[in-house]
This record gives sequence, structure tokens and C-alpha cells, in this order.
Amino acid sequence: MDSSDEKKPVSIEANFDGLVGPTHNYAGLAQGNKAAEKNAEQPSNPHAAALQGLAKMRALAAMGFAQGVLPPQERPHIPTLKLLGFEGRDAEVLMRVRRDAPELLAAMSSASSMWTANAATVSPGADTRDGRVHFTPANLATHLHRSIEPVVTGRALATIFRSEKHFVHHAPLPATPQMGDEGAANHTRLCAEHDGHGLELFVYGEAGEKDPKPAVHPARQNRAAGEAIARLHHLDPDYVHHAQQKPDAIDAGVFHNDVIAVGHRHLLLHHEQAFVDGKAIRNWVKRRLKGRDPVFIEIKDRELSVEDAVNSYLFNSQILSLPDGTMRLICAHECQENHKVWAAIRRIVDDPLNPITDVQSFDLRQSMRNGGGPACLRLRVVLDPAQRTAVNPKVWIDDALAIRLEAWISKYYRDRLVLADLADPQLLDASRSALDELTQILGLGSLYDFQR
Ligand code: SUG
Repeated sequence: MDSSDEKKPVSIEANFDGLVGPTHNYAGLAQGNKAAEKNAEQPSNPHAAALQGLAKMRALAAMGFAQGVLPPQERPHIPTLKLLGFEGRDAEVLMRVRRDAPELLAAMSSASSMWTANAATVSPGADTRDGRVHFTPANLATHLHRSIEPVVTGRALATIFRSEKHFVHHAPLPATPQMGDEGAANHTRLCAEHDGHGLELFVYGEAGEKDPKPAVHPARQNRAAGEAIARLHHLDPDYVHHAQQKPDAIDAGVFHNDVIAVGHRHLLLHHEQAFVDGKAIRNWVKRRLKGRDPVFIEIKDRELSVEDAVNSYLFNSQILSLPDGTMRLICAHECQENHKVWAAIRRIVDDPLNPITDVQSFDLRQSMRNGGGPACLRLRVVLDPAQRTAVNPKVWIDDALAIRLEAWISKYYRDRLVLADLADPQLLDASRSALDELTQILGLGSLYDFQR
């Protein structure tokens, strides 16, 4: 057989990053998220935050990767405030909630939908029985400010991935801690090539009564949620593994598994303290992965503490495959600023036994201060060529769209926001005008409640 007859892998792993919303702020809402707790009540810069996220998207698109964008949500969310008994016109609702329950105003104003690793769990067609890509929006049940995301997330995904021939959209799981689901941040897919059958690893923080639990912070992901998603997505049980995250790591600030582990194709990079039983995971992967030997990079405690991992977000880096088969690490600037972390990265890059040959760091400080690194900002969707053409074409980032979005951000976003500003009716108005225009730019129809 002539080499040109060989079947070339054709599916791609696209990244869909969340655009930071106009109310990006630091309210200290996320329990167990060290950065968010530390930066509570600091002024934020929504304009810079949105540009930083967009710069990462633009850079990845310029490197030749398929890069999409997901829209922010409407905040403050007046319909939920009304549901909670705040009556009147919008300005009155804002005035009353600020006066009577400022913590609810903060919860209804978070731009947390930017962290699209928590938007949904996605299973590629190569893993599902019907060959379609399956999406389940995360219920984000542990935190009020995040629990109001799934409805609009589901709408946005259904609008962008519209074709029933190629895509299936499930409802979020019931929103209770026993079904706590934080989406792709606790889900890793490993494969030889994206076209082939992948292994889906679901990581949970808590399961039944008997299992150990974190003592201080909530375990946001429940094992039952991963099991339900594996059933809903019609995954082959032989290719699914449920593994527990170390409860101590959760208490040390690892509120999602993607703060301590990241997988890409046949590579799993993780900290020694990531899993209760890392060996069982490695054995399962070795047994099941066909067509390529898996590569495991385990960072030991003695090289890097969990604290350094949490402060730098090393494991929240993105790993990207280059056309020649090597891989590039996309990390946050904070990794470069911690000499132990940077030394660990240099060691990985210099080690010929793993495919990572290159590293690039990005300034994502506005998001990092709320505990959101490079990989939190993106949702991965593996697409074959037909599925790729079925995606709403207007959400793919290229130079023209990036320039248009930069102008849009500069037109509407403030460069300073403190908690008292969240009750400003002009902030609400400007946000709605911005989102209204965005739905036109991205071809999203009437996505938001205020448009319906
Ligand atoms: O849920 N921070 C988010 C950060 C999410 C990061 N995502 C991943 N690791 N995949 C969270 O903890 C902070 C909001 C505030 O405090 O203002 C916040 O929600």
C-alpha cells in the first residue's frame, strides 16, 4: 500500500473558550477556591479580562487550531432575583437587593460562565453508540452563582451545535449535591487519535457514605453524576473509568480535577496527589488504549507541592497537538513566575520520553485571580469533518472576528468594577446592549431572557 492510501486522522479537538462578561468581578463566592477567596472585594477590570481571554483565543487560532467562542451570560440576572422575591422595575430590583441582600446581588452578577470547562461534559462521536457528539450541561449545583448557568449554557450549545444529525443535547442532571456535576473540568478523554474510540475518565470528589470526603471544602463532583452521564452518552462501559480525587487535595484548594491533572490524546499529566488510586487509572489506560502507548507524567510532591500547583495552575495548562505529533503546553504567566513550577515545565519540555516539546505562557491574570486558568476557560469538542461543518460558522475565531470582538469589548466594557457597581442600572443596560449586539455578531438568535 502506498503511504498516501493510509487513512489519515481527520477529527480535530476544537477549543471553545468563554468570552468574559461585562460584570466580571471578585466577590469571593467560590468556597475552596483559594484565588477567589483571596481576591474577594478587590476591584476588577472586565475590559482587560475580556481582552486577555480573547488574546489567547486569537493566538491559538493563529497557530492553526480550531478555536471557537461561547457567549457570556446576562448578569445581573434579574429573572432569578424576581424569583427570589425582589419586585419592581429592574432599577428597583437592583436597589432592593443591594440594600437587603448584597450577597445575592453578587451571586446574580458573576461572570463565572467564562469558565467553559464547567459548561458541560462532551463525548465525541467516536465514543458514543450513535456516533453523534453528546453534550450534558453541568448543573453546577454546589454554588448559587454557578447554579444559574446551565439553562442558558444549554441554549447556547444547542444553538451553536444545532444539527440533530450530528449533535445530541441532554438536560442538566437534577441540581442537588448528590448529583453535583461540574462538567468537563472533571472529565478527561484519552485516545490514540481523536478519530478512534477514546477512554473517558470521570473524576469525582465524593461518592457514597462509605467513601472518604474532604473535611473542609465541598466536593463539587459526585460519582453518581459521572455514572449518569456515561449512561446518557451511551458510552461503552469498557471504555469508562470513575476515579476519586484525593479529598485532601480538595481541602488544599483543588476544587476541580483540572487544577491537578490534564490529559490530551495519549498523555496524562498529573500530580502525585491528584487521585486516590492513580495506579488503577494507569493500569486501566494501559490495558484499554489501543494503537499507541500511553505516556504518564506524574509530578511528585518533592518536585512540586500541591500548594505550588494550586498557586500557579500548572496542571490547568492546555496541551495541544502540533501537526508533527509533538505537543505544546499553554500555561498561565504565573507558572513562569514560580521558579519551581518553571523548572518542572522545563524538565518536561526537555524530556525526550514525552511528546511535549514546547511551552507558551499567557497573561490571564484577571481570570486567574478568580481561580480560572487557561484550561478552565475552554471546553474541548472533538469533531469529525462533517460535524465541524455543522457548527454555527460565526463562532469560529479568526482575525476578522477577533478584531470585531475587540472593538465590541472596548465599546461596552468598563475597566474598573467594584461590588457596589453591580447595582448600577447603567451597568445592566450596557451589558444587555452588549449581549444583544453579540448575538448578532455570533448569529445566536434570541439567546437571552431579556431578548425573549
Ligand atoms: O467555580 N470561580 C470559579 C472558577 C472556575 C474554574 N474552572 C475550572 N477549574 N475548570 C469556580 O470556583 C469565583 C467567583 C467569585 O468569587 O467572584 C468563581 O466562581
